[in-house]
Formats: sequence, structure tokens, C-alpha cells
Amino acid sequence: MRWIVAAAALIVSVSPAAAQRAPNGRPYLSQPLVTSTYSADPAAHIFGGRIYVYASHDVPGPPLSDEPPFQKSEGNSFRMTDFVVLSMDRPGGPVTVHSNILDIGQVPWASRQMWAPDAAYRQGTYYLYFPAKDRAGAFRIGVATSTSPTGPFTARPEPIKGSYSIDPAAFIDDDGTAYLYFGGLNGGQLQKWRDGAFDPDGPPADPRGKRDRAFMPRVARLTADMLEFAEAPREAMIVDEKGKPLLAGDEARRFFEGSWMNKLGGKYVLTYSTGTTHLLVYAVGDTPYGPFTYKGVVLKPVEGWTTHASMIRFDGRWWLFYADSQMSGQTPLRNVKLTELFWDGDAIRTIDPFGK
Ligand code: FUB
Repeated sequence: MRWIVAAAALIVSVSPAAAQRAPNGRPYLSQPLVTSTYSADPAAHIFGGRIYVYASHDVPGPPLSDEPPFQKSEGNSFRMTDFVVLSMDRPGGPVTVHSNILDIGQVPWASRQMWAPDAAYRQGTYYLYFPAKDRAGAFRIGVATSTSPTGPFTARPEPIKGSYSIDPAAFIDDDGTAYLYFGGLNGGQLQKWRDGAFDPDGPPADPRGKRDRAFMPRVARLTADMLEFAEAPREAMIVDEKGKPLLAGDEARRFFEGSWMNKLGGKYVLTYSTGTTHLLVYAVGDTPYGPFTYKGVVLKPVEGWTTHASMIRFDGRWWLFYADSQMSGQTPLRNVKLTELFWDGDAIRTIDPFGK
């Protein structure tokens, strides 16, 4: 049986009043969507009127070994080997946990670390996009397909040609053109790619100086069958209010990982994590390729290091799926949460993950 109904998940708290206190002494804004499993990096979609949240499945255990080409600072505590889906008929409705929708043992090219996934649907097929390290220690992005949104998914024998780094986010535009956003710094290896080649001895962390242009997320149009890149990946440029690319030293605004795309009122809204400053922020562009002008903070830092989220509109209201470490107190053992998100005109109202 690949799914269980999580009784503990029947409660979705969006009320600070009901929350218990975090280590910082403040109440949590929301409670974990489920407590029967760890889950993180939520990528939420509405398929057939139901909400499906594709998530990393955190697992306890010591960090993976540091033998070359792996280095200590490269996210080796995130040792995940499969993916989980949380589904619900509405925000706040009962949550069903669909376990092990794709296991690393079923991915011929992958060696370890199944990180943040995403999904898309087209013409009767569900596509699961996911990063994993290949046998050379390089993150690649794979695709797996299923006729059901909850799998089981069957992985393609090879990763997407020309793919690299982590955190794929699929987006299908109104005209049916599909795009994949991706990329992540440090453990996500974006800084280890030079001239289209992976350097396993490349820097473990962002090597750029404070005045250098920041690394940018990548975007590539997908082929009509959703299985390959239809073009070489481009940089999705994120710029300041003067149109200048954000700098590497601008750590409160520059891209780190966790891209997500929404379209609203004809504008392309890119959200992403700033990593080292633990913010979820957003930037807005006129095309799916950008440039995207930085706009502001969506979510202030949560408990734990990572900030990876997704936004959906359901029945006319906006919802943010995010994760923190409430259940474990440990960064690599996270739990997905949900809270309502509000727009003030064309600006997102910043969310504080803690109450007073
Ligand atoms: O979950 C592993 C990695 O941590 C993800 O790929 C990143 O987005 C960060 O959340």
C-alpha cells in the first residue's frame, strides 16, 4: 500500500493562537501538515481539482561520507533517497500521505541525494522532475512519468541532457509552452560548472566576490514531450530597481536556490530562497526568461537553515507551502507547512512564520 491517511494531518493550523512555541520563544504560525513522515521543499499543484504537494523526504542518519569528490560543506546531511506526495481536497482538508512515489533504486543513473522535486501534467501523463547526484558526484535533473499524480513513477534511463545542479521547477505558460527553472549554490553545485563542464574539485561555496554579479537561476524551454530541454539553459537574470543584475554580496536579495514560478495578471512572479540569509523573496518579470526585478520578502526566516516554498491559488485565495524544522529541531529533518498568502495590490504581504 503506497499511501496512508495521516490522522495527525487532519489539522492544518493557520492560526497563531493554536500554535506551540518555537525555540525562539514565539508561537509557530502554522503546524506541520503531517507528522507521520518528514517532508520538505514542497512543490504544490492542483491536478483535477485536488492539491498535490511533491516533497523531499528527509531521512535521519549521519552525514554521507566526505570522500572525494564529495566535500563536507556540500549538503551531505541531506541524504534523501525517495520522494513523498501530500494530497488534500482543499487547504485545511484531510491530508493523505503517498509514500515512496519514486525510489533512488529505480533511477538507473542516480547514486545518492534525491533533493527537491517538482511535477507537471500534460495530456494524461504526470511528470516528476528531480535532482540527484550521478556516479561522478554531479547533480543532474531527471524525469520520471506516471499516469497517476501519486505514481508510481518510472524514471527515464538518463538525466535530462544538458541538465545540472538542483531544484527543478516546472512552469507551463498560458500558450502551453513548458519551462524548467533550476539551480542552487554551494551544495547545489551551480558554482562547480564552468563552460558547460562539471569540476568536482570546484569551490564548495560561492567563490564570487561581493562586487561580482551573483549566480542566477537557470531556465530552459522543455520539448513538447516534456522530457528534454528544447534549448540550452539560460540565466534568468534578477535585477534591482535600476535594472542592474544583483551582486553576489547582496545576500539578502540574490538567488541561492529553490526557484518557483507563478503567472499573475500577465506578469511572471519568480520566488526563490536567498540561502545564507534564509529569506524567501520574489522578483517580477514580463517574460518567462526575465529579467526579473527584485520586489521583496515573501517569508521571513523559519526554524532551520533552508527556505524552499511554492505558491498556489485555490478557489481565489493564495496559499504558501513552506517547511521548517519544528518536528525535529534539526535542519535536515523538516516538515511541510501551509499558510495563506495575501497580495496588497501587486505586492506580496510579507509573512512572519512566528506569531507574537
Ligand atoms: O532539500 C535539499 C535541499 O535543501 C533542496 O534542494 C534545497 O532547495 C534546500 O531546501
